[in-house]
Amino acid sequence: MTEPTTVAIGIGSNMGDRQAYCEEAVRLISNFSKTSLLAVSSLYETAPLEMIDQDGFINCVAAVRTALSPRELLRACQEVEQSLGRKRSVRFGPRTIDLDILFYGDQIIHETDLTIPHSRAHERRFVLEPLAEIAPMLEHPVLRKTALQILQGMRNHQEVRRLAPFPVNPKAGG
Ligand code: A4P
Ligand code: MG
Repeated sequence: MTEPTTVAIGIGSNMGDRQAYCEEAVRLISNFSKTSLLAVSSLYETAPLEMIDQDGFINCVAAVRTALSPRELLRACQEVEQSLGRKRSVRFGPRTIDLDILFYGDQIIHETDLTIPHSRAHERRFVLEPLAEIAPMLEHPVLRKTALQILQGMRNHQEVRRLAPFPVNPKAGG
């Protein structure tokens, strides 16, 4: 039995209707079993990192409280990726949706297919800007710095532009 834990999930899309994919991902995450949605950041338009010869991304971060274990959560996130049509072809390449578990409470996990905190979260402005918006005091359990401190200490200037609060087009009755 897993204790309810606060978790941050990074969401990104750079194919098709990127905003709709991000919104649908959040909706599906909020429907995970044993999980409640705490907060969602604004949407951000971000320049691609790693494989830079591709379209820009829309990124956001969702905070949830969940009693799913890290591995159950990874599987649930991968099911969302599948249901939104993600095809794993090129590493770091274009994708309809990408879900990364950024933090799982203060747990530190190093397994072959699961690294928490996400190994690149602390060096990515497209993660840290939305994270610091909703959880500025969240502490990185390895670096022992808050999201805001890491963001403020960053030297790279990846282009990240805040678009709109989430949800962008709230539907009547939610
Ligand atoms: N995996 C290990 N740890 C985790 C975790 N904490 N959360 C494993 C989720 N998955 C984790 O991921 C590969 C494997 O990572 C999975 O099988 C899982 O077991 P993937 O999603 O299949 O492949 P990927 O996304 O191409 O690779 P990766 O390493 O996740 O890439 P990233 O780091 O997500 O980078 N630029 C902008 N502006 N915005 C972006 O969102 N994203 C990427 C992808 C590159 N550039 C970007 C963005
Ligand atoms: Mg990924």
